[in-house]
Order: sequence, then structure tokens, then C-alpha cells
Amino acid sequence: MPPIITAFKSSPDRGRGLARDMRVRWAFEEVGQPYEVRLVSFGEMKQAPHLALHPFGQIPTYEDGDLALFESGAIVLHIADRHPGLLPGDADARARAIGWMFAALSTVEPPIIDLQIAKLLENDKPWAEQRLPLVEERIRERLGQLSNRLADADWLDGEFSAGDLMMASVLLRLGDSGILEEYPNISAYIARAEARPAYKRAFDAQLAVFIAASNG
Ligand code: GTB
Repeated sequence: MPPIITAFKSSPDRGRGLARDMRVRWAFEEVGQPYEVRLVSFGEMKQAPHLALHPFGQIPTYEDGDLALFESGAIVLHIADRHPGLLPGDADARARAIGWMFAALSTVEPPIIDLQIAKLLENDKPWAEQRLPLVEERIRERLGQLSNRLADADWLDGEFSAGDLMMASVLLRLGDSGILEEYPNISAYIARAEARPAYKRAFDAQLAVFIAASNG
């Protein structure tokens, strides 16, 4: 039986591939492994059966036999570790690819999440107008540094790896903010990631959930 992951029954991103099951689906597609998806509602996420899998009541989770995991980074790393295709064979290159995964999740993603919080949850606060440019500036600082490091390379460290999968997933959350366009090499990097057949299969699979939910 293939591993089972969880995803939103009705994703607030309306099928744009921004929820964190997308990066796990993408990892499965890159390594050519089948997986199943159990869809959960916001209510179900906060109930005991799901909380037993995920202490914070979120998606995605991963179950394979006796193993249950939460945290998209841990799940993608586990998939990449188990199957060839997402981590280099050379031990040093593998360690660097894992380093890029952590950089994506702990250095680049936090200010991007801050922007979404500022725009969606704090936009009615009296200080919202002053805070937004500060948050945007922190993102620009990171993207400028990332852009310098990427330079004219296709991927962050040699061949495409789980580090690129995670970095592209995180950057895609900037969506229509207009910030990505300021960094042409990062925009091209994201376009290369989105053009990968595995990305497209994962994207189509999560979009199909949204379309089915909209029709049902
Ligand atoms: N650090 C965890 C991980 O990487 O797995 C974070 C998991 C997480 O935030 N999951 C979110 C969730 O379950 C879904 S992805 N939220 C429900 C809750 O906390 O109650 C976050 C997300 C949601 C919506 C959009 N969107 O609409 O664009 C994008 C991303």
C-alpha cells in the first residue's frame, strides 16, 4: 500500500498549489513513487484522529505502515532519503542540498509568511500601513542575497535537488506580490521548476481536488 498524505478537502488557495501538501506531492512525483491522499476539512484537522498524526492540527501528514510524520520539510526529506532522484549520491553534495532545504524553510519562508499574515490577517490594524513595507524589505533582502548566490546557474547547487524543490515551493508563495519580478534570475529559476513534468503532475493533482470540491 502506498504512503498516505493529508491535504485540504477545500484548500483556501483555490487550487493554486500553495498549500504545503503540494511540495510533498511534487517530491513523490520527482522520485516516481505512488501516494494516496486523504482529504481533511478544517474541523477534522482539529479532532483527535488527525491530532494523533499532527500535534498542531495541520496538513500535510504522512503515513507509511507504522511510520507517521508531520512537517512538510521532514516528509520531503524522508521521501528524498528513501528514493533516488532528489538528493545527490556524493555525501558532501547531499549535505549541501539538505542545507538548502533548511535555508528555504527557516531563512526564506518566514518573511514570506509574514507578508501573507500582514496582508490577510493584519490589514485592518492601525499600524498595518507602516508594517507592510518593513516586511517587504525583509523579503527583498533575502531575495537579493539568494539572487546573488544563484547568479546564472540553473539550480542552487549542481543538479536539481530537494533543496531546489523546497526553495521553489517557498518562493512560489510570493505569487502575485510583484516582488519576484524584481529578480529576473529568481523568476527564471521558478519558471524552470514549474516546467518540470513532476511539478506539473503534482500541480494538476491538487487542482483536481479543488475542481472536484467546487463541482460537488
Ligand atoms: N511547518 C508546517 C509544515 O511545513 O508542514 C506548516 C504546516 C501548515 O501551515 N499547514 C497549513 C494548515 O494546515 C496548510 S499550508 N493550516 C490549517 C491550520 O493551521 O489550521 C499553509 C497555507 C494555507 C493557505 C494558503 N493559501 O491559501 O494560499 C497557502 C498556504
